[in-house]
Amino acid sequence: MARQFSGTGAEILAEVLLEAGLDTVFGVPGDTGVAFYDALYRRPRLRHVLMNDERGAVFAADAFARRGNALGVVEVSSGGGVTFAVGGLGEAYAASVPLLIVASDIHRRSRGTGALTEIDQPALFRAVTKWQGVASGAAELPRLIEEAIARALAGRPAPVAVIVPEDVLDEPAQAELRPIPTSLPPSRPLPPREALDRLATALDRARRPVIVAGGGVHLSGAYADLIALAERAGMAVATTVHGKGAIDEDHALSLGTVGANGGSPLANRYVAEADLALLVGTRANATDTDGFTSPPRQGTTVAQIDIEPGRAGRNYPGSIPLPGDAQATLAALAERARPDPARAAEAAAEIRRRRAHPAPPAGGGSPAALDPAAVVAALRAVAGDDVTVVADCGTPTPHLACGWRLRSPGRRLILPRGHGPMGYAYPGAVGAALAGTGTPVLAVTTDGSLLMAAGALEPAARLQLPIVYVQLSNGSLGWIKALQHLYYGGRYYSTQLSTFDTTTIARGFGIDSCRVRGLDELAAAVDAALERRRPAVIEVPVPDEHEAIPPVAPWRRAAEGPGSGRPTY
Ligand SMILES: Cc1ncc(C[n+]2csc(CCOP(=O)(O)OP(=O)(O)O)c2C)c(N)n1
Ligand SMILES: [Mg+2]
Repeated sequence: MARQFSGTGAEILAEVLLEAGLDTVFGVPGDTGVAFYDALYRRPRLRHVLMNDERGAVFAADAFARRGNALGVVEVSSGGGVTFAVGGLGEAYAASVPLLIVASDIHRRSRGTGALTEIDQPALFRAVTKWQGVASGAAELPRLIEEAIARALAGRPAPVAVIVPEDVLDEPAQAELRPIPTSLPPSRPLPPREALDRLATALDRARRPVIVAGGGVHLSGAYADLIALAERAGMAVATTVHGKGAIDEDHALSLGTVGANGGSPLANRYVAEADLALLVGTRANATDTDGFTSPPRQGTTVAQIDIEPGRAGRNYPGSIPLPGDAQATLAALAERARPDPARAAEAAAEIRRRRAHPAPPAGGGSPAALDPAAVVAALRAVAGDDVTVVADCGTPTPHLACGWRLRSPGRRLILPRGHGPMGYAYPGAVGAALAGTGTPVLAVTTDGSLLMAAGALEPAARLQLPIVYVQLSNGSLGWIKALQHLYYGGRYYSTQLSTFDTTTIARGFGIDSCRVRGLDELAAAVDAALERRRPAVIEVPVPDEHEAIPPVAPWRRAAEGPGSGRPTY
């Protein structure tokens, strides 16, 4: 029901957010946005989470949005604020995370005067948001925010920016407020009937069809329809890194993760050998498909469901594009697909056979360091299913993608693979802990990322959030060092860090912290910390990636013998 509200632009803005059911705003205050903070001061229902830099605020909102499959909100100010925010937005934009960025701007009268913090905000946001709106008056804020939210959620979700000059925040106005829908997805379009029929015919003839499920399955809530199609038509299911949790990974038809970063040998081979691959809600880029070999570009029938028509079939020339919502399209395909229990049984039997012979671990590394694969296995055993995992790029991503099996469907493992930015998990864990799931957070972080994002330990401590940070310390920018090892003759350059003590840094924030030397000690420390439900930092020594090569398929090929070129993106 619509209601009239009179107040300043800042107050109207706060009321509109509440009207949309958005009650958590991540941000950092700045000169141009103080009026908004004054509006928040009088609205305890709207929770502001003070982060320590705007990139961290965006990462926190990003993880909050992924964990809750909801819209995340960030508030930043002009100048340093908006420019820092851009540093976090690339990940959300590439990973299809819906975010509303509210950016205050300088007074309109000051434009062009070289004012402190002045910058062309729409131009700044253009590469990392799908839409930018500038408020021209306080009374129009409800309509502008409504449009921004609709655009963030429509089609492929992404960040949007609403830019509000400080004089608009101060301007008194009368505004009409009405409820704003924020659920995902806002609509469920279907591909053309002929395309669905074409795929159904191809599926009927296929011998070994597979599904590759991406993050779009989470966004669309397509879990039940995915499994229904797989079981009915007898299709094995692999997930991309962002698709992890699309299917119970203990299901007889689950292959695990596919791709170059954390793909299991089982999934990569099975998908490479499939004669039909249905890609669902994934960019299907070179990383997701192990350099377009799983599935291959030739000899396999490829179909691609994507809400963004331009992406459906983009990387697979000659494929069957299925532009539409994942859930609705999977349901339409399940209706058309002929039941094939024999094919389902064959697929399950083959997966069982191959699972029984996992690839050997890489091994190697100094005796003082713990094998990251064993660390992940120990963490999985002690943390169980009721935990949200947020991780950094570097060592954690391939090991968790490959080794962390998710049982019931859902996005409980957050690996930022849009861009794979360092510094994500320290603030990201704060957002995930506030997403209202009630589960503690296990953040698997790295030493390089700590150096970029240590400030996020302060809100974790201030809010006493149930986050256990397990930092894998190898004293290096190990991922890049591994590239130097494998492809540049071991000429290590600017990839070695000096020694520093993470536990002292954590204790400086009043956070419990220890360094462990063995797996049992690790398990005991994590168990106790999860139980305490307050922040902890546990440091684990791990080898450099080149000493114990993680499940990064092209690296393992390169380590096995010459002739394997550096992977290109
Ligand atoms: C913000 C950012 N800058 C640079 C990179 C490029 N990069 C990818 S991995 C990596 C090294 C990561 O080191 P660390 O976080 O310590 O993880 P490790 O590989 O050592 O486990 C770098 C520099 C990046 N991903 N993000
Ligand atoms: Mg490192």
